[in-house]
Amino acid sequence: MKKILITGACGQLGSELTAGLRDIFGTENVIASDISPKNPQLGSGPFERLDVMDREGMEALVDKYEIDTICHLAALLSANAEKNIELAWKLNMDGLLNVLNIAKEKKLDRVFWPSSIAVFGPDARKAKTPQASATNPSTVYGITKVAGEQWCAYYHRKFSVDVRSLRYPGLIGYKTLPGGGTTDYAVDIYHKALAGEPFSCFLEEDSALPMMYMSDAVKATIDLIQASEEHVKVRTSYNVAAISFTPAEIAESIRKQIPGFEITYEPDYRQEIASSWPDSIDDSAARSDWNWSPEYDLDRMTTDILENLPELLKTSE
Ligand code: AKB
Repeated sequence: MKKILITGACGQLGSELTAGLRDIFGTENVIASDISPKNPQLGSGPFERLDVMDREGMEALVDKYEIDTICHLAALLSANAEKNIELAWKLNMDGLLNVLNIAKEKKLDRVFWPSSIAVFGPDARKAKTPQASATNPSTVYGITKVAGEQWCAYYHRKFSVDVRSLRYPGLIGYKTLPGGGTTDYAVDIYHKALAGEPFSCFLEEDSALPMMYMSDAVKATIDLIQASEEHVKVRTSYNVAAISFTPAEIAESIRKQIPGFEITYEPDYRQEIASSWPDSIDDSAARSDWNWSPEYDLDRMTTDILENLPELLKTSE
């Protein structure tokens, strides 16, 4: 891995993964790209506008920068995908197939692609959902992730494309706002708490979901990308887990530091999505194959966000 292209780099994970990879591989060797204009979190490194459905445009960037690794993050998330199912299928599938075909034809070193806990549906075990559970999702986002995992395994098996993937839980970071996911409430809640305002949650108070702090997500991604090939045994996508909590529990964690914080519950269409997903995930395959282990629990994450977010909000005013 010498030159890395990141698609969807302006997103919540993209911004922080770009920074994490630039620390290791050097700023000039990590090319951030997005369909949106550059976001300030990306700093001064190389940035290109790219629509991942434009295969020629993607190929031109791979040639221009002599890319050998693609981290393909651009996608529509669960809640937005339910509002536009055809776009979700097109963007999530065509983008991935463009990346896999370019990797195959140009013999790239490696591809990383994010899957999600959304591959699981109501028939999967709720608690500590195993790696090999049935993947029968009830959302269009989940359907794109199951199909994507199968494409990744196929391109690895048939064409030796070294594609690696994680089934992310809800990702919680404070540097960039998420967009269009069902787990986004767990980011918005900290902004309201710091503004001294009550938070109206779109999920029920006892709706538990698997979650992960962003620095653990960046660590998991970089660990998997750098793992030696013989340690990567799952070629669909690895379950990864860190924390699991309900809206009531995250509110309680915030109250330890902001005692008057108030939360109310007004579940909307996203509750149905959340109810179809696991409460928690078993990630023993990732732990044993490439030594995955998270660092942040709920209270440590809350402390870190409440300490650092105010400074970031001040500088972006
Ligand atoms: C979403 O809520 O859509 C994502 C996910 C769990 O993949 N955060």
